[in-house]
Amino acid sequence: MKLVLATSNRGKVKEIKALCKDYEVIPYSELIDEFEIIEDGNSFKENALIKARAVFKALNDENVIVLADDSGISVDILDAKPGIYSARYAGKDATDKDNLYKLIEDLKAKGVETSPAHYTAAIAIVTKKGEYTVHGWMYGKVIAKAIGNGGFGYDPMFIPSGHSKTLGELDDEVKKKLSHRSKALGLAKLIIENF
Ligand code: ITT
Repeated sequence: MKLVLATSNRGKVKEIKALCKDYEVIPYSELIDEFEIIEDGNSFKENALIKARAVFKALNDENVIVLADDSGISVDILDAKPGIYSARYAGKDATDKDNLYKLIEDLKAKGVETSPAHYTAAIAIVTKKGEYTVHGWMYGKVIAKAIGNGGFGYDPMFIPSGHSKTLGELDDEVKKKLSHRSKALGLAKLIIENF
């Protein structure tokens, strides 16, 4: 079955492909030109739906299943920031590295080396049959330095509960088992397999 991903994030595409081996997973940019989607929702769920609906409409093909992922990291000592603003934490055109180092600086500014934190992923599925949303979470802590090159985004500063190394250092297989995205996708698959 063909799943079209409403994302421009290559880290997400790589992970979703690895977690959905039974499906043909295609980023929407392989079907139509990429376009800007204004994510002005107030929650991960709303933003995931905004992205999935926009791509479903633009594809204009009733037979596709469109899946969008809206995700981010929430840090306890920063009152759950950056949360839904994770992708633009260091500014509108910020890169993953800019955002990572801003979060490190913010921890240092609070005078801490570590804080409990968690990732959230909301996945929206839009098809001609209707709209669905599911969530997944991964708990752990962030540290005020970046270690390792694995994963993407904030992974070099995130240590999952039960581990002593960052997702930047741990094998991809560890994140595949534990992540917010893999948990949400597990639920999404239960919906998709009924189509
Ligand atoms: P799309 O909207 O095109 O999917 P995006 O990168 O803008 O791409 P989001 O709005 O969902 O996606 O923002 C998610 C940000 O949260 C992302 O840029 C990362 O910085 C961070 N993030 C989410 N999941 C992550 C993960 O598994 N590992 C590391 N960082 C993650």
